[in-house]
Amino acid sequence: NGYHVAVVGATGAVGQQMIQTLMNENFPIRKLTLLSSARSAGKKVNVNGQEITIQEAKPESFEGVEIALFSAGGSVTKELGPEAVKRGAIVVDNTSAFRMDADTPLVVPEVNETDLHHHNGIIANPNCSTIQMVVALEPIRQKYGLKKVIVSTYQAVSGAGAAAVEELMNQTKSIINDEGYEPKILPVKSDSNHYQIAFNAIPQIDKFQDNGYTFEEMKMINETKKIMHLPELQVSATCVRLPVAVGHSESVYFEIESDEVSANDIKALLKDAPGIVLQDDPENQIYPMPANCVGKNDVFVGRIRKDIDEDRGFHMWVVSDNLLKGAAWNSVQIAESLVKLGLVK
Ligand code: 11C
Repeated sequence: NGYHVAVVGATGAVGQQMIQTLMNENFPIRKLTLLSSARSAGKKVNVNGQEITIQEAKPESFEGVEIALFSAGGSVTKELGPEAVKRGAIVVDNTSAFRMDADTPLVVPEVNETDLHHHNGIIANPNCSTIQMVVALEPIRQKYGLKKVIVSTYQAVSGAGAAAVEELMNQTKSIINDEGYEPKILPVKSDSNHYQIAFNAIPQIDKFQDNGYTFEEMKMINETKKIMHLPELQVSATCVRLPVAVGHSESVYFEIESDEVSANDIKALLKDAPGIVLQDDPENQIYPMPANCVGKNDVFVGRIRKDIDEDRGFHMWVVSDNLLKGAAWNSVQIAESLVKLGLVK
């Protein structure tokens, strides 16, 4: 009973979390195939007491696979995603390869689960910083309408992969011990300059585009409009990397379309909204922080307050585990939705 599931990128930071999340969720699995690049193939992984050998991902690897979770970089999805689909699998892809394609649904189940009905075999999982923001904004859009969003992010280094976390740890130790260090990965490994992340804040995530925004900022802008079906929504983003290992934080300013809404109305709405934990009690210094969110699937929201000048404007603070709701959990949640909606062959 259950499905033949493949995880592509099984040794990566997100791939590892995907395997763990499938187990934690008791996802119905008949067979689990773990795939990676040739470099990592041959490694053995212990999954619920059973040893599974990771194999090199090739087109033939997908024979018989019904659900394939991809998190191995956009070029791998572009090459092998269609091969998996050709062999009858439905692909849930955690890269940006197909996100903005018109016939690829970009899905956060709390927001647009029904978009899953129209696909060509590939479902895209959005960028981590986009996911946690739209989970918090969607109940507000539904009840009060949404006109404008301005977000500033405080993102963890694990968004840039396991090697970036190692760089943060080693650099921090080196600086404390007064030893030399040479940044090699952040902000963007393939870019010309690398900067210190320990005890610092870097206002660059991913490469700069011609318009002066980074690709991460443009992802937040374009993906939000697509997921929420709001092409006219005004969205702007500034994305910043912090010396935090796991857990993205966001300061989100938003303007609604309704009048006479209070901060308490927004709090009451989000308290019972799907996927959200409200942590908002300034008197007792209760608000979300990444250190308290690691390992949890939820999106944590707090610091909800009205703008001083704009009656329809509000501010909130949104935190989530970028490897879980931002990646592995949202992907597994999409797979659960596909099963529930009868969309797996
Ligand atoms: C980061 N948000 O924190 C990025 C990582 O498009 O899925 C996720 C990149 C993506 O660096």
